[in-house]
Amino acid sequence: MSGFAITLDRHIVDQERNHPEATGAFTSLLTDISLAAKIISYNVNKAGLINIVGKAGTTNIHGESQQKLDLFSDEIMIKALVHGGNLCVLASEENPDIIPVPQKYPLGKYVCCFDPLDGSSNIEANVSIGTIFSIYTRITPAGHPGTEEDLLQPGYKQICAGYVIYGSSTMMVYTTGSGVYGFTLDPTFGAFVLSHDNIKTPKKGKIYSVNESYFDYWDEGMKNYVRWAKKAVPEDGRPLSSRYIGSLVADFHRNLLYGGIFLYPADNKSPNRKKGKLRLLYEANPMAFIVEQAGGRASDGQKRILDIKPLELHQRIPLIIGSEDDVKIAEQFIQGKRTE
Ligand code: P6P
Repeated sequence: MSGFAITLDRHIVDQERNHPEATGAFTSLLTDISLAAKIISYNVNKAGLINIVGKAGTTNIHGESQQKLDLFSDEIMIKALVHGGNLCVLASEENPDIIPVPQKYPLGKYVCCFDPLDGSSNIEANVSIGTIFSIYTRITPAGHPGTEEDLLQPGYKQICAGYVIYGSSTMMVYTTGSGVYGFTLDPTFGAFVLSHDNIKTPKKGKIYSVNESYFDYWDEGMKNYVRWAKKAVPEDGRPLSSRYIGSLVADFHRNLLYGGIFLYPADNKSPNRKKGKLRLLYEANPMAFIVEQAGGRASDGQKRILDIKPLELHQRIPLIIGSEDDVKIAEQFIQGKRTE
């Protein structure tokens, strides 16, 4: 060990050197996100000790009751990001419309979509939760506020994606298209330190992660996949394990490191779930960019997630994501090419 830790700030500067056209604005933006993450982490970890847990008494556009920490984290992300002059527009799971940069701040060339605190219904059970973010370069003319058009870009145009997991430790995992890197927050000096260099997810895993309570509402292909997964005995003779935390960042992070597949398919339990539950802009797209950079695969069962052109801000999308071979098997069942 050289004794000198590689911090996130230093790593971002190194990454920026790979992009000669970068102007330092990208470094500044990611630094702002890491500051927001530290503040959210501090409050999530204190949640049980201060009056910041529990329901806020409001609901978001998806009809989901908002937790106090949802609204707090949303406010922290917006405040941390709008002042720096790096963004021209934002979008958040907790806000029905696009979020403009206040006129008192300069406009920048990037846009950011984020889920400020995913899995927040798990907070009071002390289950790991997370922040997810996705960054693009604007496509509308500079010098004017960004628009929804800047946000509704296909996922393959992302220049950066990442998540922060607030668990046994706080970790930020991100990619700028040159591999996936994990940084663990060292509370002694409040810096994210490189702990997982160039993460590669196993080509196949032993874990399938899905909420089987929706089984009766799935299409037959998805049902056939889970019937197979329960009985599958891969070459090494060890059957698959079912693991489901109910927090996307936690389920995704475990599978990224250990290998495995996470599925949130469409179901016909209610009209608004015909495209599943998870959102394309700030859940599926960032996770898909990360998993592909780590050697994995992400689709909606039919198409590559990153190739899907978003049509609306809070568009839902079925998500099949994880180890490449595992996702390919699930796609064969979902597409009816395989029944056992
Ligand atoms: P279900 C959390 O509410 C979330 O958005 C994701 O973090 C998680 O993967 C999913 O919903 C869990 O949904 O229907 O299984 O409770």
